[in-house]
This record gives sequence, C-alpha cells and structure tokens, in this order.
Amino acid sequence: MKESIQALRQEIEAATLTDLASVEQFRLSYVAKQGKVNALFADFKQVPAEDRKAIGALLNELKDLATDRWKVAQTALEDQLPAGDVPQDLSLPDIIGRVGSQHPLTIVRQEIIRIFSNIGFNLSEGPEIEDDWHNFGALNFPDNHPAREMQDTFFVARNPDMLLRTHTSSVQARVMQNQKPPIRTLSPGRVYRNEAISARAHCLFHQVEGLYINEGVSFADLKDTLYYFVRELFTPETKIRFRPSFFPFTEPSAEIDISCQICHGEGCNICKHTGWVEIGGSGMVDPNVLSSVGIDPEVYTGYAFGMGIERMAMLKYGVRDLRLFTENDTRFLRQFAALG
Ligand code: 2U9
Repeated sequence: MKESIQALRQEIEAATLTDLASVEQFRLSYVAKQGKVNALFADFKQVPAEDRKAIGALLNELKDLATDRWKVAQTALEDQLPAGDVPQDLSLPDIIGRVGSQHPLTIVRQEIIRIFSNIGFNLSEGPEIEDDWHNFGALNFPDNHPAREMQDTFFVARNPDMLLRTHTSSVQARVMQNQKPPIRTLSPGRVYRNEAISARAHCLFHQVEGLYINEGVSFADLKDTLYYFVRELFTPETKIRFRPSFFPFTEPSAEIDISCQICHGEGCNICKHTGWVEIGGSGMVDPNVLSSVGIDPEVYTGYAFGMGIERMAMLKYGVRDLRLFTENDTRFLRQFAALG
C-alpha cells in the first residue's frame, strides 16, 4: 500500500496542468469519486490494524495534494480567461466548471469552533432579531446606556422593544435562562451596529462569544483558556496581554491584545507601532447578570469573552480592508480556496 501511495504521489506531482483539457483529465484521474486516490481509500480496508494510522495519514495527505493542485490549476486558468470570453447567456453552464470555496470568515469560524470544542465548549445559537431584555436588560446595561441609542443600534420601527442584536451575548443570556451550570458554551454569529461602512467598520459583522459558568471559576481560568486559544488559532509563539477595561456585563473586565501577527512585535502600521493588536474583550460575568437569569452568584462564578471574527481573519491572513469580506469579489475569495 505504501508503495502504491508513493507511486501515485509522484504521478500527481509530475502532472502538467496547463490547459482546460489537462486540468479536467487531472480531476477525473485523481480528484473525482471514481479516481485513483479514492480507489486507494477503498483498499484501506485490507490494511492491518497496526499500520492503519500511518497509512491513513499518508492517504489523507495524498488526497489534499491532489485537491490543492487541482484548485490552484483551476484558479490559474480562470486568470488567463480574456474578459470577452464571458458568455452573454448567463443561463449557460460555466466555461471551465469553476467550483466554489469556503469564505475566509467561514474558515476562521470553523477553526475557532474546533479549538473550543476540543476543550469542552458546545455551540449555541439564538435569534438575530432580539428583544431589548435579552440584548441589554439581562446584561446589566442601564436604561440610559449609550449603546441603546438609535445611532448605535438598529431598532424595529414598528416595535422598538425589538432590535437587531448588537452582540451574541443575548444568546448566552438565553442559554443561562434555560440551562443549569456547569455551562460551557460558544456562540458565533452575525451582529449589527449602526455604523458607517469603512475599511475598519461595518454595520454587519461576526462575533464569537464564549461563556463558562461553574463553581470556583476564576480569572486565571479565563487567561489560561484564551492563551491556549490564540496559540492554536495563530501561532505557538503568539503572546497575549489583558488590559483593564469596562463592560456592563463583566466585572472585572479586560480587553484582549495579542502580539502583532504582521510584524511579530517589531512595530508596523497594523499595530500602530505598539507590537500589540486588540482582538476582543473579556471578564468575569457580573453577579447582576447571573441574578437576572436566575443563577445564584453566591454559588457560581463565570468568565466570558467576545471577539470579532473579521478582526481575527484580517490578522491571520493579512487582510487590510473589512469591505473585502462582503464585496464577493472572486479575485479576493479564491485566494482562500486551498484552505477551506
Ligand atoms: C454573558 C455575560 C457576559 C462577553 C464579552 C466582550 C467582553 C467584548 C467585543 C469584542 C469585539 C465585541 O466583537 S466585538 O465588537 N466583546 O468586549 N464580550 S466580555 O461577555 C458576556 C457574554 C455573555 C451572559
């Protein structure tokens, strides 16, 4: 089996992919269901148990190699297409059968979910059109808090008690109402703020928030978890620091900074020559929040954190303009094809 994998690997590496015909032939031979790589997967059943781990890894590598070569060749072909070749009849099939790929924000979101699910976090979801209580009231926002102003939040005109959620903390307020501790949950999702669109801000963006409630949860647990997270998502060399801050729903609160992924702490425009960039906020859940959802703050404590997914994707991939994520320009999107 090892020899067959090696031979096929050489074949895949040596293939010349220059035109439509050779790329399609490559797809049929190595990527398609009926192709040679999948045929080897079928033989995997006969591999003795003690060799399965090693052979399985080699087979997966082979599959990734074939898929990556094919995706890269497809992209190169698309780049060569003269603009005039775009068919006028848009109901015709695509000339070279382009395949879609995962959006960079999806790739980063899935990666974040994987990292936290490895340490026992489950996923929770909730409505994007939320009521005032779950978005603000339960989270210890006073009635006159500036986030409740029309210029910051989108309210439903016919019913001002309803709004587009400004954070996914509202999901966690619902989880805490409906479940008993221990609670260890992650809520990724779309959030809305009334902002003018620019390179650094958008009225729609994506957030991921985490919440852990149990007896004896401390700030040290929060620091440890987030340190693990940033080393997994970025690199093992990534440093983290916590800056004291204020949020209505946490006390004490801290902003989370990581060492700049672009200049690695040397100083550049992205980190404004500080070597640090902010990725979100965090803190110990305010006892008022626990009381408002019926959890006894004398028994339980918890930590929470919130991070912007666009922010993390920008740092991970060196994207300088937030608008690229929503413009659907395939020249931008296809650069992530081999990653997703
Ligand atoms: C509950 C209680 C507390 C979640 C937290 C932040 C701090 C925070 C921002 C980071 C960048 C939002 O995406 S962003 O704009 N978030 O600063 N979020 S603590 O705290 C919670 C969550 C749920 C019930």
